[in-house]
Amino acid sequence: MKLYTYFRSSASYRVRIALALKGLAYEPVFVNLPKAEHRGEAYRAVNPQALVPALEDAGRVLTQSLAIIEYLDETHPEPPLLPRAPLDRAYVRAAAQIVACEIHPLNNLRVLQHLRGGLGLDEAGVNAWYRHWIAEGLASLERHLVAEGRAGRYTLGDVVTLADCCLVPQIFNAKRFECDLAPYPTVMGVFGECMKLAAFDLTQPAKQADAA
Ligand SMILES: N[C@@H](CCC(=O)N[C@@H](CS)C(=O)NCC(=O)O)C(=O)O
Repeated sequence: MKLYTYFRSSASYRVRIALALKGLAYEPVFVNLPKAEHRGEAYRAVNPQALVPALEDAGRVLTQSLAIIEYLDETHPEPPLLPRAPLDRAYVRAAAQIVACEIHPLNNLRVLQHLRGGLGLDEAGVNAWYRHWIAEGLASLERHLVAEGRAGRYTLGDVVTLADCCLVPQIFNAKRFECDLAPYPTVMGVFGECMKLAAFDLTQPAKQADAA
């Protein structure tokens, strides 16, 4: 397998965690986002969406981190990243989607670049945008975990799931933008427990070979 990845990309980090949890070896192909390598012709030939991650397996290219992780879960079922019971699966998918569909799309590179270049916001304005949507999104995730009462060491009890693969990279991004994380004790408790596991620790941005 080949993983097209960038060390700071939280969507790539989700997939790196899943691969590590499943003990799957892969060849990393580094795509430098600040240098806009993802928008070049060579990478567009791999992923016409011009986004990382992309995973090459069995002669095909898979895109979209949640689809990739579910594919890995279906092709390499141990350890499972989605629970069996439909209600548990829905809870885990909802937590994953709060991050992947509500928080991340508002704060990814092309959105921040458009705020800066296209709409002329200064750095303070861009940071205010970032922190606003992080605060909204993480508060929503915190309420989800508290209201459901199913979190343990991880999002779902003491079993690592897809939700944790999404939660941890988003916290890394929030820390990078110096967001206040004190209002989300349940989320941060899960983050702390995940980071004790090698699969989360060794795949973190600073530990990747392309880290600047
Ligand atoms: N929904 C996509 C998001 C992919 C995405 O936005 N990746 C970011 C890096 S985390 C990217 O490639 N950004 C490039 C850009 O915004 O131009 C997924 O889950 O894979």
